[in-house]
Amino acid sequence: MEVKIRKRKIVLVGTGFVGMSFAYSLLSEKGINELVLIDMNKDKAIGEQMDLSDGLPYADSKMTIKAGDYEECADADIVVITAGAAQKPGQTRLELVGINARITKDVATQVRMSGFSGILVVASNPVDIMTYVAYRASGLPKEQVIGSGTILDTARLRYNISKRLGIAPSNVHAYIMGEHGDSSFVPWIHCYLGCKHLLEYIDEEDNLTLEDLQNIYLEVRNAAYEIIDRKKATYYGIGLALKRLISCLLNDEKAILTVSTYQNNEYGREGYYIGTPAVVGSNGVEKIIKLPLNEMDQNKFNHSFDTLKQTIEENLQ
Ligand code: 6V0
Repeated sequence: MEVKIRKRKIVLVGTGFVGMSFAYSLLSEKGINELVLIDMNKDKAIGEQMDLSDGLPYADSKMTIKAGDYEECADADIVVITAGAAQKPGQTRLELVGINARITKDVATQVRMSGFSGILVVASNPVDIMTYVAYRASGLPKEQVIGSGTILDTARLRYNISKRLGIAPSNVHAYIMGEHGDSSFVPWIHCYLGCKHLLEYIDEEDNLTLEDLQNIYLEVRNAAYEIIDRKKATYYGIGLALKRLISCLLNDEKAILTVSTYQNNEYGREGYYIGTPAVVGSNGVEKIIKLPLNEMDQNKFNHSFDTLKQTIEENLQ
């Protein structure tokens, strides 16, 4: 089905740290006409709308910002869900599954009842599972329901490699795949610096070892725990990552992002969502990029997918 971007209108459900960091970042994005804020705490949504609107005279964006209710979704192009409980220090994302599944199901059901037919983006954790829950409750085609997946993890990876090698992050083509969580992995054989293979580069330059790469991955995997230990939550990184995703959708960019996509055997598993590279345009997930994985990476993918599937089967069915 073709999705037409009509009103350039976005609805955000969940005006907490993540939602409002994303909303704030939209002030520097041109080409959005309307942003509607919804939260079960209506006063919070109104307060955020008032505060954010105060910045508009100094912002690039000329959008209207409103606090509203689910009927606003009817003619929206994109609905973003950031409602839900966040990780506490030491807690894994998967441990949020019960409480956030109830919230996500409730939100996606209300979005469906509004008659919404655009793109539904999910960022609440555990994001791959919440995307599946939203897909089931929303009644939308699977390509129109997208999880933020490993876009934040991929940004962290590219940034860390960039810092170590002194090469711009935009030239670091490295991706984190799998669960946005502890079973994610990096298919290192598919990482490039510009057009130079990363593994060849570090071999020739002798400035980084395979063990260093593994340590960079571990830093990325543990980043959320480290940040939450210190400041209780993470939100700026995901706020900007969501802005990047929304920009691809609104502008039909067809960029490759590691979003959470519904699997139909592209990587040998099916029926649930997980982070993979995919082409993102105004129709949502327009194509899943299939990478030939070596045996080790395929095993990691299978483990990650099976972890998500088992968590769903044990907790939600
Ligand atoms: P927060 O600051 O507690 O905000 C959550 C908001 O959701 C609050 O304003 C609540 O009132 C609202 N809310 C709760 N239930 C409902 C409901 N039924 N309907 C409407 N609104 C509701 O949390 P924060 O913003 O820090 O985190 C939100 C979610 O994002 C959590 O699940 C995090 O784990 C997740 N994150 C996802 C990331 C990603 O990469 N995808 C990164 C960081 C956090």
